[in-house]
Amino acid sequence: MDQLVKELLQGNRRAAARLISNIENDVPEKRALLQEVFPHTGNAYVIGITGAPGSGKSSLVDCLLKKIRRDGLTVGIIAVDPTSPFSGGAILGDRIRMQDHALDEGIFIRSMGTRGSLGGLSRSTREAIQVLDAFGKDIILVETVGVGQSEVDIVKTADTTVVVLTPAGGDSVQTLKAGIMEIADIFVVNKADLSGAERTITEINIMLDMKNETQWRPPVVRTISVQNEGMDELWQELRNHKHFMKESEKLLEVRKERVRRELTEQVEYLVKNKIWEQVREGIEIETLVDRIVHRRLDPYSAAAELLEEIDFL
Ligand SMILES: Nc1nc2c(ncn2[C@@H]2O[C@H](COP(=O)(O)OP(=O)(O)OP(=O)(O)O)[C@@H](O)[C@H]2O)c(=O)[nH]1
Ligand SMILES: [Mg+2]
Repeated sequence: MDQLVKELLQGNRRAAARLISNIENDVPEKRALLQEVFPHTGNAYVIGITGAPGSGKSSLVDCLLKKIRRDGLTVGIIAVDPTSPFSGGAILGDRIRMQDHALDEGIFIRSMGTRGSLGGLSRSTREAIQVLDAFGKDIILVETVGVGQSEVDIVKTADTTVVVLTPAGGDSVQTLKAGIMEIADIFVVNKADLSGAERTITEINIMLDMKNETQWRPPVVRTISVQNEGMDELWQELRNHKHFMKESEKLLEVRKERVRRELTEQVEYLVKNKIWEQVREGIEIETLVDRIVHRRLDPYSAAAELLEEIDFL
């Protein structure tokens, strides 16, 4: 077994950090490393926390973190920012947080940005989750800024998803992207000290009434994370949802769906790599590009020709 993986399984933090860096940088031995990590995964419960920039996700995670630790569980935190080119804990706020918790062996915090993650941020996030799972963390909190499709993809890797809204900031419930509403298992209305909180809660409830979900109606929790308020209720609802997921076998369903997606992705990745390897070996791509750009060839025929050449079609 790779030394790094061995150290990870022994609980070495530096090994965990280095493994995640290797994943982000798409090192050639990445697949082999993940293969060794995989048998040791499947024990962590993954909670996704998403919301608009500045809605209070980090403050919320910090409060929640303390509650979870008090219950004796260990926590891994992955702060994903699709808008940031920084990774590896370079996001300033997160670095300060890391110092706060540096002495607690039960906590591991990691930031991930777009830099380095050649295979896509949602993919490297998923792989980082596997590392922290094998590392032995009981709960993994994945914090993502809600800005686009990327965070919806990232959230798909969570067992429970929390959507954080605020009374202020114009993210009134009607203006929210449908995708975000669909993925919420729990709604948090944070900054409930600001005016308009009650209205936001009412709006969410009206929307939930219209959906008329029978199996699990997402609860709406009000929090003031700067005053550590509402955390008992949030942690309780998280445990309720986890219980629901396990009892109803939804957890298995969700995890199967995830594995299906990963398997498809992996197959496509391997096929793509293999094709391009052969293409690069045997074909002058630049010649084709020249011909296309001068309108002597169209890209559709060129692609077909290319695949015929390597006996793929
Ligand atoms: N009034 C009030 N302010 C809050 C509350 N929670 C967080 N804030 C403030 O909101 C600001 C943003 O908080 P963060 O926790 O950094 O928010 P975030 O969602 O992690 O932000 P990004 O990671 O930049 O998207 C900070 O200045 C917090 O102090 C709250 O409950 N009430
Ligand atoms: Mg944050």
